[in-house]
Amino acid sequence: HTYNEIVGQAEQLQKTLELVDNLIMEQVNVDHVLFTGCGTSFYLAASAAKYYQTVTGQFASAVPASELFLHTSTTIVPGKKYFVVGISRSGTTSEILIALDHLKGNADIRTLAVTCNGDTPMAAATDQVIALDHITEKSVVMTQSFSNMLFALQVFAARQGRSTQNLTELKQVPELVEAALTLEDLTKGVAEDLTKKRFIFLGSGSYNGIAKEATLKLKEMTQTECESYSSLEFRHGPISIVDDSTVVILLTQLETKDYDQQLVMDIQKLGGYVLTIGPVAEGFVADHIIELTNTISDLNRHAIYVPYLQLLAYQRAMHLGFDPDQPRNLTQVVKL
Ligand code: F1P
Repeated sequence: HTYNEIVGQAEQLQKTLELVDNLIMEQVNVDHVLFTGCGTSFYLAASAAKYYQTVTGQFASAVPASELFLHTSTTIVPGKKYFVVGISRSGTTSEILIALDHLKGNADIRTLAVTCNGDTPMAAATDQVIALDHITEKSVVMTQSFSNMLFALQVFAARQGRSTQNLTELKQVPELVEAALTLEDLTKGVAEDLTKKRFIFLGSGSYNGIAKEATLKLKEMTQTECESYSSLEFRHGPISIVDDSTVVILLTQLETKDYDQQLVMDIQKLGGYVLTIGPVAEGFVADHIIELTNTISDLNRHAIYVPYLQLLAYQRAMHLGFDPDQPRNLTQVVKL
C-alpha cells in the first residue's frame, strides 16, 4: 500500500485543491492560531503554522496535542482569542480528542479539524471541518495524508490571507508533484547504499517540519536512528557525529541559498555525504543534487519535496527487507 499511496499523491492533491478552494469558510480573526496533532500530524502542524503566519500575518504556532492538556498554561493565555486547528488522519487519536475536550466550553476558542475522515469524534468535536474523505490510506505510515492535509492547510491559509499570488502558485502544485514522481529513482542510490548508516535531515522555517517528518518516515519504515535539525543549528554540536557513514539530506530553499553551500562544505569536510533537495544557486556543489523548480516560491513548494523523502525511506526499507506497510511497534491509530 505504501508505494501506491506515495506515487498516487499528485492526483489526490488536485482533489484536495478543488475541495478546499470551494469551501465556505469563516474569516479567522483571533490573537493566535494554534496548530496541533500527534506524530506526523504534529510535524505537519509545525510547517502549517509557519506557513499560516507568513501568509496571513497572524501569530501562529504548533504544539503536540498532549501539551494542550498536560501543560495548558504554556500553550493558552487566558483571555486571548484562539483558533485551534486539530490535525489527524484518523480523527480518533486519543491525545487530539482529549485536547479538544479540554478546550470545550472556552468561549475564546474556535476550532477546526483537518482530517481524512469526516465521520469521527474529532470532526464532531470541532466548529468546522476540512474532511479529505478521498484519502483512504491503508498503510500504517502516513504518506499522501501528510502531503494532502498540509496542502489543504496551505490553500486554507492562502484564502484566509486573501493571497491570490499564493493561490495561483498552489494551483500549480499537483502537476509539479506529478512530474516529480516520474523521477522516483533519484533517491535510490542513497537509499540502497548500506555503507551509510546515519541519516540527518535538515530544513529551516516551514521546511523544518518537513525534515522532521522525513526522519519519522525513515524511522518508521526502517527503524534507522536518525535526526533532524533546523539547518544551521546542525553546526552547533550535532555536526560532531558526522563521519563517512553519515548522510545529510538538506532541504534547500531560495531564501537560504547563501548559507546552504557553506553548510554542505562543512559537512563534506568531515567525510559526510550530502544530498540536497530543492532549488540551488548556479554552480552549487553537493554529493547529489535533486534540483527542484524555482518557478514557484519557497512558500508553496513543500509538496514537491515530500515524495522524494517518502521514497527514500520506502526504497531503503525494501532494500533492507522490511515491510513498509507494517512498521514495527506501530498501529494506524495510537490510543492511550
Ligand atoms: C498520528 C500518528 C501517526 C503515526 C502512527 C500513529 O495519527 O501518530 O503520525 O505515523 O501511524 O498515528 P493521526 O492522529 O494523524 O491519525
